[in-house]
Amino acid sequence: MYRNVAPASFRQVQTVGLPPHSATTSASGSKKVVAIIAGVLLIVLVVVAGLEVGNFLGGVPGRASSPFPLTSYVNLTIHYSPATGDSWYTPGNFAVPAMSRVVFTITNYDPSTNYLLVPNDNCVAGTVGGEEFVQVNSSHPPSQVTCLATTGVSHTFTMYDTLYNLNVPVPPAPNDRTPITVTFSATFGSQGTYQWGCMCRCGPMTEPGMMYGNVTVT
Ligand SMILES: [Cu+2]
Repeated sequence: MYRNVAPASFRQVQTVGLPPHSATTSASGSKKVVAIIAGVLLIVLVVVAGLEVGNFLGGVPGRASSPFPLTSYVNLTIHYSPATGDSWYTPGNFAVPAMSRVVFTITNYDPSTNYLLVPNDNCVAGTVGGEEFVQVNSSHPPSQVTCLATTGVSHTFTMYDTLYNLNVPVPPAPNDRTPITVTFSATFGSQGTYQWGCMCRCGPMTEPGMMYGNVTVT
């Protein structure tokens, strides 16, 4: 899911060529050409060396051997109002560390199921192990789940992006006072802001931060 894309400045360095020059037979002309070539090579060398130092300093000190050296935790809650039937995630916008494995727990208080807008989004995609763990209450062990019934989805936590393809279906709560929890892990690579959304027809779909929001990888 994480792609190591060279920064634009590095790609520009790679396209630096020799300066255009006309052929010359004079000794001074040849010396000029050699001097120009040497100068360009020196500039390229200095820029590349600078980028390498920058990459080294920007990395995670002492942890270069593992691609996802950090583990962090994000707890999301899906609230439910019996009065209005509205449901919404909190927090809607949140941050995770770059180059990390993130353990998510989604606690859902919504006892209703909702119509899936995207076929197959009843199945888990893009998590570590391709699975999620569903637990109704703490006295029962969590169940390992790869798909819910298409009619058994309350909400989803979904990121479809050029870098991320993550889908986690969330089943309904037993009732509006007894939540159900879904736990899964996902890995995050490069810094950036990515959007998540729920792929059900549910709740206040047009309100930012309720059924969609931003994941900022910092
Ligand atoms: Cu939803």
